[in-house]
Amino acid sequence: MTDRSDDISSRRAFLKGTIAAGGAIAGASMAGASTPDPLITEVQPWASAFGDGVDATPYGMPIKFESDVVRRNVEWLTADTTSSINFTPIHALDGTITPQGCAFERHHSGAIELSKSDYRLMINGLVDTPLVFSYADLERFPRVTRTFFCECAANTGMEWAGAQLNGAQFTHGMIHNMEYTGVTLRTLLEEAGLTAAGDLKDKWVFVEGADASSNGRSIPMEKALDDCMIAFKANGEALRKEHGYPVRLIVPGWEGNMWVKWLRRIEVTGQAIESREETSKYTDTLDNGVSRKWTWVMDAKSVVTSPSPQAPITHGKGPLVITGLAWSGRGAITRVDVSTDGGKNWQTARLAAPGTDKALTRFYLDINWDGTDMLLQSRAMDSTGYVQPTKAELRAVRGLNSVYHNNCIQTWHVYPTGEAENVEVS
Ligand SMILES: Nc1nc2c(c(=O)[nH]1)N[C@H]1C(S)=C(S)[C@@H](COP(=O)(O)O)O[C@H]1N2
Ligand SMILES: [Mo]
Repeated sequence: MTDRSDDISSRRAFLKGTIAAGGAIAGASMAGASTPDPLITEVQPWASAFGDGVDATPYGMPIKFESDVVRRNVEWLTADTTSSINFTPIHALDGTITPQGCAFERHHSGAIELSKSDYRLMINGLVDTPLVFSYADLERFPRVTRTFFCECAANTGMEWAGAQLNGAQFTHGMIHNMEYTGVTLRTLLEEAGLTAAGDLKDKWVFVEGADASSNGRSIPMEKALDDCMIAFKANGEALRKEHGYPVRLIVPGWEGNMWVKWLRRIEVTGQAIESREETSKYTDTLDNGVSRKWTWVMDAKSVVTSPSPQAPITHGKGPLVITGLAWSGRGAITRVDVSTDGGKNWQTARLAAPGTDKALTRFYLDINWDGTDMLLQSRAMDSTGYVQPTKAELRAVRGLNSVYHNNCIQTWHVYPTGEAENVEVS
């Protein structure tokens, strides 16, 4: 309680400070001003008639004024939309949970329609008893509910050579963060029995989906038994078709490609399968021609979501809320710093809530903007002590051939007009 009232009184002092400095309140207009505001003095249409009754929309959709908060793709990136990607409108969202309806989609052969009654999940290979589960079977195992981010390894991939795409949605929107409900992969593997697999240290599971691409990936047994989940609910409701209805795999902190949708088979194997998705794709070639192998983890990363190119400042100088997202595939976000001068000086941002493992963390920095140019950056730190690198630091290690796993510090140039642009400060 004391913390909260402290917050409020310091915010008041902050606003008062602005009045003293600028002679007018920024962020609020003075009650009792000389010209009457018809929005206050006149009876408005919405107060003169009834609104919609209940059941007008049995499943609610966002109000029409929010129609620009939608996923978007970048047409020139892919040849067609069935093997393509679109982007979460992170510039327009707040908090940490991504509504399914605007959570990015990545399909290799389109989103399929698979009913619960047609759904089958097979576990085979080096197990004591190969098993097939129906959807109803899965519902009878002890359940867990956990929140994790899912980031495509290609997120920010277009930015390696220089600033490319003008908007946080396009540079950083291949990410979503949902609360998943399902059964742990460990529970199902133990149901099939792992005695036949012998020493589990060098064992793997190969997971594949029911879509035409199947998107097969190998996962080390240690990870499979650690925190992977077979999810059938996201944010409290059934998974949407585009996110793998009725069942998808959750591989916390690891690249999105491993989060197999429409999961149909889990094979316990003695070695990695080295499928297309883990050899020619989702790997990065270094300057010396050698490709990095098994780059599963998504390292700590952050981005300022507002202000940003699609979320310019429209209110002029004075109090400004700078906000963004931070995440780490290795643990929890412990701190986020924000710079307004391209990384020369840093201020520690306020975390909306303490960071949790492998989930998005929201940060805020409340400043008094003087209306001059800013080079806005954010820098995340995680519970392993790792600090998000600059673009130059990342390039020094990875060269310029990489596409995937670009977690460098992003810069927005905010102009005195309030507009913002993606620029390179390495
Ligand atoms: N079966 C199947 N699973 C899949 C894919 C796919 O095309 N088919 N795409 C993968 C990739 S590359 C990513 S980044 C994530 C994206 O998950 P989303 O579409 O729910 O955002 O799903 C992964 N799982
Ligand atoms: Mo991906």
